[in-house]
Amino acid sequence: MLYYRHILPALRSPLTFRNCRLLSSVFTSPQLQSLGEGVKQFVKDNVELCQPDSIHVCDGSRDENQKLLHKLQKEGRLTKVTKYDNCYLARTTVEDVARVEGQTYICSERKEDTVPTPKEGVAPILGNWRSPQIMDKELTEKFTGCMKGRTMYVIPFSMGPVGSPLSKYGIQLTDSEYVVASMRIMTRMGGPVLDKIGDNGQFVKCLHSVGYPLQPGDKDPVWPCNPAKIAVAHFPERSEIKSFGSGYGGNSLLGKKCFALRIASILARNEGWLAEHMLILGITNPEGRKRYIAAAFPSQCGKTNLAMITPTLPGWKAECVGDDIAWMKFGDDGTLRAINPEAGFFGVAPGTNQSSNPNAMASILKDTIFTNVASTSDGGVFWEGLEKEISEDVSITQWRGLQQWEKLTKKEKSVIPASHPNARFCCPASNCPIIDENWEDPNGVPIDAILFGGRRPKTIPLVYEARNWEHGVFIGASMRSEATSAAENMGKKILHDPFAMRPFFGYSFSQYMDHWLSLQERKNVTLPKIFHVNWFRRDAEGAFLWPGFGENSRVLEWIFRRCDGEDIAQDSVLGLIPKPNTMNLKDLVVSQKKMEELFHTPKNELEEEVRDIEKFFDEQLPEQVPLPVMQQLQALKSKIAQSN
Ligand code: OXD
Ligand code: MN
Repeated sequence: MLYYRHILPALRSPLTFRNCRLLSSVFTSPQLQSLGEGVKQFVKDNVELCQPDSIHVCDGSRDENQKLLHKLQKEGRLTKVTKYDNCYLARTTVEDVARVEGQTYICSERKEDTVPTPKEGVAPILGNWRSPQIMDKELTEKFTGCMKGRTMYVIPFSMGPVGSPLSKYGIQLTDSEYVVASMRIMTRMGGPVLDKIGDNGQFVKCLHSVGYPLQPGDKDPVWPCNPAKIAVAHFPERSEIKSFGSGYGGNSLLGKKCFALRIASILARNEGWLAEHMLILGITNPEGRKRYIAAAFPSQCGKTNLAMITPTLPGWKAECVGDDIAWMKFGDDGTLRAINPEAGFFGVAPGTNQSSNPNAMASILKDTIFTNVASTSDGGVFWEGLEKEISEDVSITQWRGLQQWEKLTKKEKSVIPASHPNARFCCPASNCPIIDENWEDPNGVPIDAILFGGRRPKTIPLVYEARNWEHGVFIGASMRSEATSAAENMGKKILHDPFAMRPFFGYSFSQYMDHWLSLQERKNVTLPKIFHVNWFRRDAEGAFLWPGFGENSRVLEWIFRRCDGEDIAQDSVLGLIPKPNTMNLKDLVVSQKKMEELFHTPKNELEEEVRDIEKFFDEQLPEQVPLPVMQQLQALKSKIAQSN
């Protein structure tokens, strides 16, 4: 069995005779010898660099997990959420609460392969490039001795079902028990992955450290991290990820954004498939026919809610395959087949409740790790949005530890939220009551439609369809969404987030568009239809025009019927919109006037939209936008000019 711990006693830098002897005894130990050659070398190199006190190869078992969770609990670094079954709460420091886009780098030999060069004087927003040589030097300094006093955990993991032709493997080395426990939820972890990698199999090399070595006698802080030195670096040419200084999920659970999007998007381009920031959902009509949809929305725009939608339309059923990432490849039958490479949900907690997402609420009752949410005196958890769902007599401890938060005034609560706005729940996908029966199908599920969308308070209709694939690629490329950050008083900015991939591109966005465009050249394949949706349109008073959530099933129904080829669409300036009276609005309490507003696209706003897209292309990708996408932009401009 690959379960052994504390087999490598303390190493100290510089290496002493004793340390060297211990090191060599570790690498002749039978357990370590049982690792395949490639994995063994990777571990050995990084043990020498990081100098942990011990190592532990994770088998992913429940027993191993319980031991880790109890250790963290005993050390006061996790608290048990006693109201639920095997649930825990972690609290980070204020400096380590989110992904760090500014310190996230793609390190390729040639910059132009991975990050576009913007116009002179323009700040890049499509990725940060560093030369691998410079980054290697910086990282070697950061990682040297960084695991002293700690255990290095070796996590073999699979993105996608183990053995699926669409899956990929990784080995993450980390010194964070929180990361081990979270990776166990988010990926398939353990021995079977090592068997698949064998001696010479390929795997993505992932190295992570919280960057907080301990000297003998030091007590570990509740949330060890090193915010001043954070770096999240990707080396696509070597299939390597190195993350230093942060324990927060997006920076530390390396299977997720780093591997399944940034590294995988490059692998996908090279191997002819797609790695996308998309949820996957199955919908079944009242006649029992099922279709699968993938949807790309930027972070915090409701992907998890749509993935777990409870349709309000009678007779319609929705089932969830994934809520964040889709890997899609054409199958032998020519359909685009998608898998969810993850095994869990790392969802945003605030706003989640019994009316917005009852399925997520049911998913977090067991085996869940909460991060930066508030806790309640009855042993439960709390966040913004749950006000109507907790009893009045419980007392709330805010995420920073402020007690009796419930006694604050409304105004105080607006500046001191109970949970951090980016607080998360991390739970197994199998907990979801509407998990799709095919969610682990090694061949993936067939995708009929791809949706793009974002938070657009004006200009963009509730739904429109692309006229063809090139038009669809243009729609994805010109996607924009309202900033979801808490900096309210700076005004709500509409940001470009092409394909919802802006923070996650592993290679240059211009080549990414080329790759999408190239799919239409494939022989004998059925391309999905492409749509754009916007649940977030507001009226002049700022109120939402569309009720959203379960009512979005009405839009899904129209999309489903379009996939069936029904003649229910008509052309408009932006694309194909529903013909009058073709959306099922039965029993919906949205007035005719509001419905009209939801599809109204004022000419001056469209002109402004096109100016912004043109500026974005011109500033961020000067002369690098593929011709078919530029032609789509020109076509849109002329349509606007001809409209009244
Ligand atoms: C996420 C994100 O955590 O998109 O899924 O930031
Ligand atoms: Mn995401």
